[in-house]
Amino acid sequence: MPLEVRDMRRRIVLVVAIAVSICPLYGTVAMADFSASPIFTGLNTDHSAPAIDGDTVVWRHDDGVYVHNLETGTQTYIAAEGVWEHIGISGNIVVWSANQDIYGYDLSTGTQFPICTAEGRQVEPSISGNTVVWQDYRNWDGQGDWTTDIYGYDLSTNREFSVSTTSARQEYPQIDGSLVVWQNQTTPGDGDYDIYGCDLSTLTEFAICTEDRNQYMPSISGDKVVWHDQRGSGNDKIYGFDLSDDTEFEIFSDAHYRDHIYADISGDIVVWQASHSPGDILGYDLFNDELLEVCTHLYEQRYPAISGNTVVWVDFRDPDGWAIYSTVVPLPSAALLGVIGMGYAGMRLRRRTT
Ligand SMILES: [Ca+2]
Ligand SMILES: [Ca+2]
Ligand SMILES: [Ca+2]
Repeated sequence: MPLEVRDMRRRIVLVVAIAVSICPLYGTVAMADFSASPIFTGLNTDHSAPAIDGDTVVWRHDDGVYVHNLETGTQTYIAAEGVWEHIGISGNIVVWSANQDIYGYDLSTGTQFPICTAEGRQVEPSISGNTVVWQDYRNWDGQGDWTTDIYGYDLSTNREFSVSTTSARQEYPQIDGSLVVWQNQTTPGDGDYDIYGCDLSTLTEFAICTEDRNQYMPSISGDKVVWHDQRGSGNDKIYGFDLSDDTEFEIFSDAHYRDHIYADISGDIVVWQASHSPGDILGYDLFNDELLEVCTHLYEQRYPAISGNTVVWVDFRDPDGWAIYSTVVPLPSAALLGVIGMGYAGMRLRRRTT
């Protein structure tokens, strides 16, 4: 057992002991299990970034999409020739890009269907409920600096619509409810990405962050948006924005790691890839203002995704190649975590400085 794992287990035992000792004050507690377990091994590429919604995890492998149910352990393989790397999942609907078009698959009926087969490339789909959005090159004439737009599709009405078709370069849309966010380069080719959003209920587009240098690959959950940000030094840091009160906040910028990238958020829990040699998966509980060392295993971890308090990622610890791993991070009651969190965060921060 690596020292780091033994250290983590000792800390978990200590936290459990603290929790048990004060449980009578606060009722039943569900403690964290930071022991990661593989759900698929033998990936032939690290570019199989998983996505998760509830108990359903999806990722690309060869010419197809794997669907894994964490509750039942069942695994389904959907053939999808030419599938591209980012897969979306919401409820029973899986979406992906293949051969420059967007496709969907209904897990409840086992049926595959086209969502957009327009001219040009359609890539990077994201889905929430009945609404699918993606990055679309249909309006680029192939001349000069390339540009893209964001389009969407309502599965309940079978209607396609445009989300943002300005002359800007709009990429990597993510949707939650009626809110869509993306990385936006106002003047294509000028090297300065920002974060923009659109409320589909009013079709109102708005800027979320237009700081210097690049802001990349936002994710949204409810009113909170997170992204990785190169302002200032140029190293990537994790930032967030609360749409309910228009406040921006820095989440993490620890220089121990070279970059903090690929942020995802569910509720108040943010996860991201912390890159050095090799990289780890870190997280942050925004409610309790607490850092979560989601996975700091010796080997490389990449591309985390979160739903509720379940985190999945791509991991290189296994001898037969890249694998998909999952774990569960703490999501106890706010009152209890407030008490535990002070001691727990203190232990972690002390460890980091030694
Ligand atoms: Ca197409
Ligand atoms: Ca555009
Ligand atoms: Ca910028």
